[in-house]
Order: sequence, then structure tokens, then C-alpha cells
Amino acid sequence: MNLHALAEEVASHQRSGQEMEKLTVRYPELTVEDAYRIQALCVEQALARGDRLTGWKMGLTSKAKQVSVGVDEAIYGRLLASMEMEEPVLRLEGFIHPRVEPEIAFVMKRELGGKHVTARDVWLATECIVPAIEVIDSRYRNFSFTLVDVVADNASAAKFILGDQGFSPYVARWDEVGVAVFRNGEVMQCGAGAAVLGHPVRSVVQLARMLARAGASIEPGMVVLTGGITEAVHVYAGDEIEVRYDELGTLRLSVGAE
Ligand code: OOG
Ligand code: MG
Repeated sequence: MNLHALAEEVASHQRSGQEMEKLTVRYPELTVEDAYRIQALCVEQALARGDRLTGWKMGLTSKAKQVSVGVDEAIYGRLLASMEMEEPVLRLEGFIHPRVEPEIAFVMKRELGGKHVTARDVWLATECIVPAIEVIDSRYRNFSFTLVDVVADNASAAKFILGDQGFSPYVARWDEVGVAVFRNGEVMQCGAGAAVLGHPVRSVVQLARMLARAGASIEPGMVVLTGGITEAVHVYAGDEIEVRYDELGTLRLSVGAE
């Protein structure tokens, strides 16, 4: 099987917002390594069209998510300039079945890489921490996939928005920060930073180590979405989403009509 052709196919569904069948239905022999290659090739296509790589996202970092997807390892995906929302308004055009997740984002000031990266290295390389909302949208029918499929589809990356305020890494215990997700005033999910591998810093450690195996690193200025703190919440046209992060403030997202 030709990974370039598969990347072409996945990338075209990412652009069109048309759902597709899981790759593993046709190609059960695809490996996780092949899937990361497909992911990288899709992103290369976006870069060739003028997009920019601005960071990384970790996914499936909580036990709850791993159980709901039926996997037992975290994954990473690539963030592009075109995915970052500047205004808290989500236009549903081009989405299939979007969901939102509350996340803690690290913004890096120094390069971070290597197989032996520790939490100390992460703190030294971190400029600030910013509350975030990620919008995921699997390109697969029914949001159903295997680990290989979701890696190939860039870990369901679609959009994200960062809060306006960055925080010093030392103002909060990031594992104890509580978060609640409201949809139209009703609480849908709540959780704490510890849901992310025990502490969100561990997600950045794991990302740096996984990237080292692939010959890449996290560059200065990049953002790292450390993974959903709660299960993702479905969003529909007209919804008002509010994500309350304890004393760190509230992020809002209005979902526009199609
Ligand atoms: C995979 C992406 C998961 C997260 O934060 O866990 C993710 C999915 O559930 O579609 O972004
Ligand atoms: Mg996420």
C-alpha cells in the first residue's frame, strides 16, 4: 500500500469535511508508525499550501478517553496556524461532528527534545501556561476509529483557541486546577488537571520523548495542547460553550450556524 496515496486521501477529507471509512477497514496491516507517516505527509501538504506548523497536541492522555476509544496509549498530532481561532466563534461549515475539550496549553520558550527529557527540562523550557479549548472532529464515520486510524487523521485535530492570559508555570498546581464545561448554561463535564497523565507536565515530557524517537523536537514559540481534561462535549449550531478554569478564568466559545 502507498502511504502517499493514503495521506492524499485523508488530507482531502480533512479539507472537505466529508466523512470517510476507517483506513484500517481496507488496510488492517497498517502500523502505528505508518499512521504517523501518513499524518506527517498530510501536514506537509498543508504546509505546501502555505500553512505553518505552530505546535503539537497530545491526545488520549486520560484513562477515561483511552477506555472510551479502546486504546492504552497516548498519541500526538500536529497543530497548524490555520487551526487557531482568534475569535471565540466556531463556524460549523466544514465540520462533521465537532466536540470540544478543556485543555491546558504549554507555550515554550526554548527548544525541548531528546529521549531523556524530564519534567525539570519542561519547566526550564516553558514560557507560560494558557487555558485552552480544543475542537476535535474525527474524519471517520461515527467518530469511530482504531489507534492507527486516529493517528493518521492527525489525532482528530480541527481547531483550538487559547485564553488571552498566559500564566507563570508556578502560579497553580496544574494537577489540581479544576475545570467545568458548560453548554448553554448546563454543566456537561468537570475534571481536574490530574486527569492528564497525573499532571499535564507529564504529557509534555511524553510528547518530547515520542518526538525524539521520530527525530523531531518542540521548538521555541510552539504551543502544546496537553490533552483533554474531561471527555469531549458535542457541540451544535447555536450553542454557547463556557469553560471555567477555577481562578484562571473562563473561556467562551459561540457555535455559529452552519
Ligand atoms: C482523539 C483526539 C483526542 C484529546 O485531547 O484526548 C484528543 C479523539 O478522541 O478523537 O484530542
Ligand atoms: Mg484534545
